[in-house]
Amino acid sequence: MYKLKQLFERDGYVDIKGFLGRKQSEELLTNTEAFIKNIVPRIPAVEVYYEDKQDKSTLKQVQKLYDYDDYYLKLATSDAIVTLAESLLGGPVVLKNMQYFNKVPRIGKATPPHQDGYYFKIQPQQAITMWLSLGDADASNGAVCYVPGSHKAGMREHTTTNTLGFSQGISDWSEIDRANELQMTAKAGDLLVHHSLTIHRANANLSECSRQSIGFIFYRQDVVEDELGHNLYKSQLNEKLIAQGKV
Ligand SMILES: O=C(O)CCC(=O)C(=O)O
Repeated sequence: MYKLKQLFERDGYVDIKGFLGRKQSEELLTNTEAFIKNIVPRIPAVEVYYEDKQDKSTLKQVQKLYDYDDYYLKLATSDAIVTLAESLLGGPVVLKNMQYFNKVPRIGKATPPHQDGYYFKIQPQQAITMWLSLGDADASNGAVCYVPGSHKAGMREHTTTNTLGFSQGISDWSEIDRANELQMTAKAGDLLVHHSLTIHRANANLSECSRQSIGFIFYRQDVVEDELGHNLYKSQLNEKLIAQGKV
């Protein structure tokens, strides 16, 4: 664990191969398939994003999985996950979100370069996102790319994007950033963890293979949240998405 923490502090992310064993990975996939079939249709529309709202096979993102299925609550509060989060953040943590992410074959959109902390509105920036892969992911289907060490350079300017689910992107993203980034790859059960200031993005999925993952967000317990600011941002975003007919 000490080594992971050192890597996390140096690079702003860690890449843990085989975090889940084969049986656990299969269980996660089976549960997620059942969740999509049986539970997602009953979740409020603003918590569920589709590439094409009319086509339910294009599911892209679902928020707060643990509100709808205890399986995810158990996973997010399991010893293995919480111990890792506490160790990387250096203290007790609070679970803030758990999302399903999918890039649908051929039409899954790119994730714009961003820092998660821009959305979080917290001080200090002591938060992580875990990205647990449900299957094979690489450049061709939009696995995450990181800019190593970028968490040490503070928050960059962001601006509104047209990407559903990733409404903010770095406004001065440059060729230098692109030259510095590293493309991650993952298999089912592999876990990536990044700091809330680490710059990351992902390609569109132009392949025939879906790219599914579960994202967990933890804040260190002592961070102060601008809850009013965050809720205002969220409600304005929801109003905009409804007005645009995207949700
Ligand atoms: O799944 C993706 O494409 C990006 C996920 C992401 O940006 C995040 O979890 O912070």
